[in-house]
Amino acid sequence: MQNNTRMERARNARSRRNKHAGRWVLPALLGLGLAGCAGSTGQPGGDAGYGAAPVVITPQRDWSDAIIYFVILDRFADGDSGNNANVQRRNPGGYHGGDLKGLTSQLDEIADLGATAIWITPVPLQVDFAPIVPGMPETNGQFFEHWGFHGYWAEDFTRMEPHFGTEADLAALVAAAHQRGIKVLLDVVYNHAGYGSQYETDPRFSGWIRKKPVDCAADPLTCQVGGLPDFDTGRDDVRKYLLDANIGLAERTGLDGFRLDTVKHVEHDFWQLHRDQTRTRVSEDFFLLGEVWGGDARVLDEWFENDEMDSGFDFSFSGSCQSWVKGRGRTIAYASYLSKRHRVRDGYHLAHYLSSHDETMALHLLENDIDRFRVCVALQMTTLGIPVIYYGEEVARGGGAWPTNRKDMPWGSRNIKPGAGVARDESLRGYYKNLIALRRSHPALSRGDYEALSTDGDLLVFRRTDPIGGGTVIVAVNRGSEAATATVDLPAGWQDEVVISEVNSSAQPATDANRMEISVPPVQVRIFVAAKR
Ligand SMILES: [Ca+2]
Ligand SMILES: [Ca+2]
Repeated sequence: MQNNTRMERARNARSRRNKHAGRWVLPALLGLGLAGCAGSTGQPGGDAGYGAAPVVITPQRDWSDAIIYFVILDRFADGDSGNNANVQRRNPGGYHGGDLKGLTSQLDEIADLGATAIWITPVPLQVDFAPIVPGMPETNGQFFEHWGFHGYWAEDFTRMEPHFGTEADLAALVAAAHQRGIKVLLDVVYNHAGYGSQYETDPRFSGWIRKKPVDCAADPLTCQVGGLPDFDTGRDDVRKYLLDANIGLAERTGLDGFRLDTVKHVEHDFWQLHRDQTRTRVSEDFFLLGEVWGGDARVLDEWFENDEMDSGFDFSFSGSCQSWVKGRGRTIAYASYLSKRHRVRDGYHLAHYLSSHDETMALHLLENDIDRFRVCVALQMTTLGIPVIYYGEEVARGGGAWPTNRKDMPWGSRNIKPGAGVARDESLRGYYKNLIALRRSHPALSRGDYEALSTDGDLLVFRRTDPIGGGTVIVAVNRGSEAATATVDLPAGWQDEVVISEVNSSAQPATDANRMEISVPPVQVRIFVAAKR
């Protein structure tokens, strides 16, 4: 419940402010391009050009400040029609023609968004085989051929899949990304090969694939994930072969790191060896982001404590946000959840996404409620960890459960295959851009500590403060169907500064000497910073 005395005080302060406008609050923007930004309700964002000051967008200093854009190569952009053998654009499980050259030619799309790194799906030669997959509601019950367009079904780890391009194409992508200050992570698989690959049939690899059927619930290390043939990664010859193949590719192409597939299905001592080799053969800074299914700050520590990787996916973030924003659970519980994410081991990072290629699209799970989706985007961009944007999510790409969670990148009116003509939500993209710019200009959002300031009802207000630079950002999120208000103490140092609303900036907060009154319309977000008078 609100503290009426405080509210009165704030209202009085607002009234005083109106009489002495320059002294209390300037309706100013920091020049982050928020002018013309449509808020959730479609209204323009604010009072452009008033008191604008230059803003420094910091480059990614270390991976604490990274923002990753995840691309399924085959579904992003086709830059070479010469490698489009067996392309079936209407088959949800077919190759659609996207490739390394296509991604390289559209890097400005990602640079413009503000991402500091991209993660691309695996590139080794895929098995020339497509299981027939039973029909699903998402495919209108139609059976379809499921090809290795995603790159996770290797036939040969020492060769490139022609659909994606050549090793020179990969090196060119890395060089072009680096020119734009963007790092490149390649997805690599050590656990398994594709169905019926040479590793099962060629006598040179005799004994490399485990033969005994094992249930993953019984033993995740030796089981067949998704029925895929499991490498005996305890063998020295298997280890050397796979490490040479993947790390060798990184050495030759200048990659910045790997996204590691199916981490919990390979032995810890393999990952320790892997870490040593990436450091000695590629770079001390070679970054490792691991997929430990079900990972969160607690679960991932098993891989962080022996430094097997730098970062892991946080599987808890998206569902937690969706639940809270739909009105499930108390706000104080969600605030506590956000706090617990800060228990991640020092020097290691959670990577938090809203959607992925293995999960149902968040916007679909939110029943296409774009306002609630925007709230989760804002929380993603104001929360500790490495935000991971699943390609096209920033333009409201359609799709629900697998396989439609892997649809083509929407390119709207631009003639870029395979997603030419697919509608884009440019307003949502602008919203992402603004939030990303905000995150990159305020390290408090990427690396700052966290304190919940108000958790009454449907309104969550929290503070992020950069322990080194000292900057503070206040985030206020209202999930409810009514406007909500809270009065909070001004953070240290803000008493002599101007409080500025950075998102949906038409509504400035009322402040007095020590407090600010924050009002947030239904299902919206306000983000406040302070600037020198
Ligand atoms: Ca192609
Ligand atoms: Ca295994």
